[in-house]
Formats: sequence, C-alpha cells, structure tokens
Amino acid sequence: MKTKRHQIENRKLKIENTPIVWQPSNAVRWMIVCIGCMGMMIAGCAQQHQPRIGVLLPDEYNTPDGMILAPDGNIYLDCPNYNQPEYPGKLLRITKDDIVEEVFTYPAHPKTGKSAPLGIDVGPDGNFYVTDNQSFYDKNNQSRLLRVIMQKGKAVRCEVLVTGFVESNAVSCRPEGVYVTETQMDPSAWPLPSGVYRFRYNEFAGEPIELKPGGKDAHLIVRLATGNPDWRVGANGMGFDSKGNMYVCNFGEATLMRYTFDASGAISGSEIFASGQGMESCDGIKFDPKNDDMFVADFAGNAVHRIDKNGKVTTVWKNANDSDGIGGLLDRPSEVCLRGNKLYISNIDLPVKGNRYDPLHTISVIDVGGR
Ligand SMILES: [Ca+2]
Ligand SMILES: [Ca+2]
Repeated sequence: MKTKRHQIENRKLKIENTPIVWQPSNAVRWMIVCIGCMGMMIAGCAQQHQPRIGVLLPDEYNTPDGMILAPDGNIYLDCPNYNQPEYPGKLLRITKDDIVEEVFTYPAHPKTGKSAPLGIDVGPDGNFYVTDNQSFYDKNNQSRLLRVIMQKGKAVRCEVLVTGFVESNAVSCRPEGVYVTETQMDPSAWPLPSGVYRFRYNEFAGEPIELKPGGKDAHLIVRLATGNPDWRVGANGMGFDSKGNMYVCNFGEATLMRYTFDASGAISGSEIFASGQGMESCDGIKFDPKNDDMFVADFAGNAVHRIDKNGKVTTVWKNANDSDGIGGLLDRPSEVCLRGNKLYISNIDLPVKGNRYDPLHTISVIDVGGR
C-alpha cells in the first residue's frame, strides 16, 4: 500500500550525519494508517489531487513553515516550533528521497530567549536568508532578518542582518537585493498597515541595520492595508515571476498584489492580480518554473490553490478544518514548495480560529504532474 510504505520511509530522520530512526509504536503506526485510510475515503480517494503525507515529523519539528528548493535539489525547511517552543527553531533539509536531515539549530533571540525561523530563501552567495519572526513572543519590534552561512552543505554560523521588524515573514533573494515582508508595521493601527522592505547586499557589512519603527524606514518600498477584523494579518507570502515582477500576498484581504519596477529599481506600478475566487486567505506562494503559474497556501481556507498568469484561481485541494493532517489532509497550510511534479505543503497547525494543535506534524504532498 503506497501510503503506508511512504509513511514508513519518511520516519527515517538523519540528524547531523548520524542516522536515527523515529519509530512510533506499532499501535500508533496502525492508528495513523487506519485513520488515514478513513480520512481518504471520506475525502474521496479517486480525486486527482488527493494529498498524502510526504514527510512525517517528530515533536522536535512541530511547526513546519518556510520552504525553498535549493540549487542542490534539496528542499530546506524552517521549523519555528511555535506550537511547542520548548524545542528550538530548526533548519531542516528534505532530501530528494524525502528523508529529513537536521541542518542547523537557530540561536535564541537575546530578549525573548526563543528562535523563530519562518521565511527562507537562498541568496546568490549560496547562504540562507531567514526571517526570525518573534511576534509570537514579543510584538515590540523584536523580529529580525538572519543569514545562515553555508560551507559545503554545512551551516557554519548565523548572522543578524536587520533588526526592528514587528513580524518579518517572507523573504526573497534577488540579484539586486533581499526583499522581506513585514506582516504588521503597527499592531495598534487600523486598517492594519504592512509592507515590503528591500535591502542591498552591500548593506550587510558590519553592524545589523536597525529599522526605524512605524513604517518610517527608507528601506520600505511597498505599503499595504488590511481591513479584515477576523484576520488581522497583512503582507505575507511573496514571489517573483520570470519577468521580475513582484507578487505580495495580502493575507487578510485574500488578495495577491502585483508590482512592477522601473529601470532604476523603483516601484513603477501596482495592481490587484487575484482576489477571492475561493481564496479565504493568501499565505505562502511559489511560482511554477514551467509556466509562471503559482501555487498559494490558503491558511484560513485550509486549502491550496493554483493561480494562472491571468490571475484565474483554481482550487487544487481543500478539506475541513482541524484534520490533524491525518492521511495527508491539510491542517492550516502556510507554505508551498514545488519540486518537479510534487507540491510540498507545510501544515503549520497554529491553534487559531477553530484549529487545534494536534499530534501529527506533517508536510503534505500533492502530485501536480497533470497540473
Ligand atoms: Ca490541527
Ligand atoms: Ca497536526
């Protein structure tokens, strides 16, 4: 049985080159498989985009979020571990065989005592640029942008590049600089202000950049407003198409914005690219290199959608809230990552709006070979 075999393969976790095997008891294993089968029957086994458990994570990696497909063919995954913060934030690697390897333990923030790695991208220098989103612990501008220096596949140190975000979230590395979404610039303001900052690589020499608070910093290139009282969440996922246009998710408005740049790199235009059409929120996005379509994780809708280059939204998969991720069902998905024909989906499983944080910690996989 494909699902069972795959689950067992993914229990193999290689930690710092010392292979260990996470082996739930036979009773737990049987329960996972049986309940998974029931879940699939309820959702409809025959559906083309039925998700399955691609990676089953132990409690040490309990809150999967940001993912990036690196040039080495591995997916790198940030686990801030908000749901059980007694475990530190981790950088993990999902190999081509879907084996999880631990790459790095992020250092604790000096004030909050927690590490909170969320968004991630690979820079042109081969290092990882990572947002340290401390808003779960302190909303007073304690979030940061970090850089994990990599040498021969190993993390050698972590640098603090920028301080003073309220809620740094997605990060995109482009040839001209690093873009970071700030999900809320002033938590007391309404409608909720958020935005995008850009930094040039040559600014990262010496001491960290300290942002001026309240949206007054010159690195801010885009402002958004979110007026949904049910979801006070602003700029979130971000990506760039093959032409270099920038797309930013306004989470609470379930809207994807598109921005163009002029020759000097300044923003030259903005428009609503896609809104609603079945999306209840707009979280992490990734482009499909085949055709410039994109996939978006819909945290509020417990769904994943595909958006074509004309802004038409098609729901790839959606299931009821609070599934526990059983059998691969989505459980508050926050990020997507496309590798070949496999769409990986992080189930961050944050306990908000009717969702419980529950025992399975999973990356779902959907075969999108037929798109
Ligand atoms: Ca859940
Ligand atoms: Ca769960």
